[in-house]
Amino acid sequence: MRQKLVVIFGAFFLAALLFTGPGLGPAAAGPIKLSYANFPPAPTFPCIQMERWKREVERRTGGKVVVDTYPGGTLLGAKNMMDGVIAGQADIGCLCMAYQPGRFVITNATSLPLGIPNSRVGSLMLWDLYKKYRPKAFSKVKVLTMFTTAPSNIMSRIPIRSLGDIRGVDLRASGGAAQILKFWGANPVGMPMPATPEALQKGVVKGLFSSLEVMKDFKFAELCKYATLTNTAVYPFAVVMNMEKWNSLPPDVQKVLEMLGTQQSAWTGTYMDNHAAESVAWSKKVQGVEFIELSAAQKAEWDARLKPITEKWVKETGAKGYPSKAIVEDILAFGKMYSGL
Ligand code: 3IO
Repeated sequence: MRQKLVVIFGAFFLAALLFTGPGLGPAAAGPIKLSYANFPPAPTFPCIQMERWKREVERRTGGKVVVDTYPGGTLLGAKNMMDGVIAGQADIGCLCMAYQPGRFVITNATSLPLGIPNSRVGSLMLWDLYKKYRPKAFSKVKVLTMFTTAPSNIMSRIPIRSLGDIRGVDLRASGGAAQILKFWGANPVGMPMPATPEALQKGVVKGLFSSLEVMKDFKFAELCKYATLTNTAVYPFAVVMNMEKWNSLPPDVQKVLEMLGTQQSAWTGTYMDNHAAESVAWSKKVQGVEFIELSAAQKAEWDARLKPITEKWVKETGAKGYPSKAIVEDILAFGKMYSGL
């Protein structure tokens, strides 16, 4: 009798321990902490969106989750972001997919010259593309959101007014954007954005090809007194979470993060578009930067040079077994939809 009682009480005690969850034991001691790594400096757009995500998550979980942010490559850098998150060195990481073009084949197709007009359209289009194809490249992580930059333009220390002027000029770009520079006759030099200020300073490159908010955020307008407006190619970004960490989160927290995916993508796109416009105004007014517009005839000529890029990509990526034609068609269709066309 006595033994039976001991067993029954023992069973109750165990059940109480198992089912009361975070109400008991060490978990009750404090909030769930998440570390979030980012590669560029704090004032730049990938970190601005990170701080916004942190605020939203902390507010929407009522303080149940606290996010510790690490901008400026203090926890993980531009090129080890994905592997660092997979290994658990950070719980969350923000990465620019263009820095590993061979690794993120499907999502990097968004940087083909397909006429994406702005960051909001680009971001929502990329997020839809991710959700439709669920690329294997992300199978080891939980993807929290994706977004793109605004279209890229040439910022340079020398004026580039024609295809003649760009010939052989060393310009910094990465991934699909570098390919575009090559087809215009420039000499693309690949490096992540945080390495660019020094390369410009030392004269390793004469300029760069990226979205125009960097003129202000990295103070490139102090050196690059010219910008040639081409509005071509967006850079795609992803925010990923360590899979074990994701699986360890309570369902209500997981739901908050899931609900934020699309909103964060749209928020970042809108922020980027507005901020790029502010940066242009500041570059003109405060830094005296000349913004060079191509004539309609020139623009047609510059665009024509890029025609073979997508054709070549469809052929080569298709040969590797990817549904490359459908991917390009989806990018165009999602782009149209979010442009309201
Ligand atoms: C970028 C990367 C880090 C901080 C600000 C930025 N603005 C545009 C980019 C895109 C990019 O990664 C690049 O290499 O041009």
